Amino acid sequence: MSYPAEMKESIAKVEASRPARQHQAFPKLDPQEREDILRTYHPDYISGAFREIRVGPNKGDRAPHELANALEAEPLLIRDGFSLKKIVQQEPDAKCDVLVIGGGGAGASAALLAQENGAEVLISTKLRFGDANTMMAQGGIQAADKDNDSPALHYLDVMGGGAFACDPDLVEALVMDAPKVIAWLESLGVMFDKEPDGTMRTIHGGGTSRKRMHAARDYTGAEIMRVLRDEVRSRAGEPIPIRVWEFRPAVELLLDEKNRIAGAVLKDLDTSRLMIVHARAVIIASGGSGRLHYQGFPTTNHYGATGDGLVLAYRVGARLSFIDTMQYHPTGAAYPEQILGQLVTEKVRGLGAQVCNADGEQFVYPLETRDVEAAAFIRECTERSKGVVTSTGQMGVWLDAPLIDLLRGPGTIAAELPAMVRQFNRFGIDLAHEPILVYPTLHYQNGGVSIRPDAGTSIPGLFVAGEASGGIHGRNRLMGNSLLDICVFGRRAGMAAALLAKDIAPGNPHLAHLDEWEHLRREAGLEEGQASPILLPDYTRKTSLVLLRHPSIEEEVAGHFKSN
Ligand code: MEZ
Repeated sequence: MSYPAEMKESIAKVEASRPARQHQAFPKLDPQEREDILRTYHPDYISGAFREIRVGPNKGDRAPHELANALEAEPLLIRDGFSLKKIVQQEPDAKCDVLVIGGGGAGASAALLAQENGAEVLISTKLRFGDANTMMAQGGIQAADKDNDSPALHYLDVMGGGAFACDPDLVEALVMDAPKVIAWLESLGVMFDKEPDGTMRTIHGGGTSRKRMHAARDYTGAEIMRVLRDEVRSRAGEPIPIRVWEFRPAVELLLDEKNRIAGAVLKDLDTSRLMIVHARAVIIASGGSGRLHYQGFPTTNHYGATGDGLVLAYRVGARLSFIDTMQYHPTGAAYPEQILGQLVTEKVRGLGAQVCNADGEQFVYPLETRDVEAAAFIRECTERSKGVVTSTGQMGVWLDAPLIDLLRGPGTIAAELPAMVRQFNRFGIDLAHEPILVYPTLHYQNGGVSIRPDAGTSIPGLFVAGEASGGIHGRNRLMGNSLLDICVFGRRAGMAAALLAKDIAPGNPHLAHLDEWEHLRREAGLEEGQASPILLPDYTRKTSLVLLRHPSIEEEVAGHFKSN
């Protein structure tokens, strides 16, 4: 395929400016400029894309329409006409100490630590074990484990990146556990990239003050998931085994008479049968919500990322935090359309690639934090009209990847970014010689269920780890801190849940909170219609995501900066 003629004209300008740019660092924005660019161009500030939540613990708070709709919706069990009484009287299909909902990196880490701490664990996951955003994370995992670095510096970077809104206790837990997590992952078999002398190879990510990004080429998440999944599977034969159920998403949590967590109702996707699990503690590790396609954005997320964990926790009374902020990864693929919105790892910029507009001019420092970088791309394409527009109307800016080999030596791209090279080769685009077109894509849910440093929530017996949790990253997460947080808080959740389970006598599970929920919904005048958890995204709508995005973003952005 390669690029069409009209795009080649713009590419020629990028090539022409490359020799001069090679030795030219673009200046970083100052704090006021960062603030201004965010307020004017970042999708979190498009007020029409948000509304107040009308029911539940976060009543009155702002959330994107799509998430507010899911949180307020009718429970699936009620929409589908099940008798709640019959469900709770049903003989349980399984009993365990700790039920882990979700089969990504956080769920696997939690299960391993819970089992090590003496708990009988069941993992139940919506799709296959490992179908998760963990698998999709490419560029690396942060940890301050080098002599020129420290957890204190890592702490400051996380706080600054998150607009100083992060929960300080959670950040402390994150950065203090980080070196231990890298050592743990390595001991289990993760093959991190190393220098010839055996030390870890580390590079910068956006917003890092030290090179602390550890990677396995450009498939770090897949490598971590491979190892964690193998470890879980290999413990199936131990005296206290970890059981894994696939294609059985949770559709509701069970409480007991003291309103402690008592298990969950699952749905077997093969048979549509409801399954009951009684558990002394539950860990929600069901990930993010990119498949809700906020504001019509395409996403880097895996197919099952529909925010189910948030809905389940919310309905039993858990508070959510930072749900009015989403992360748009600056470099989603914008061409060819077959891979629209798929991740182009930040590692490409970490290795030295610059960003250019249609005229081949640099317009932003390549490693600003993601929120600022994404907002700068949107400004370049909208207000300044300096983006490239493809024949289908998709906007984008150039990520000048060939610069990497010029700066770091021939063969660097092939060695460091093999997955990216393959991804673009399929369409006749050669990363070592041609720039690639990128535009922000929905990548991460910055907020989620509020947790404590042990991953516990305000609901006794309910723990949350990974992307479903909120507070660690404030209003913006730095690259590589998600692969880290799934391990840090997955491990902490597993340990804490196992300890708690030892002291709990099982109660009588019920679903009475759903009657209460329906009562609150009626009081708030909410209609029947959408049911949740959503479980699988609906792609039957007629308008394409590309077309959907343009009216909401372009018109609102235009209106937004006219009034500023
Ligand atoms: O932390 C991430 O989101 C990540 C590693 C993504 C990437 O750009 O590779």
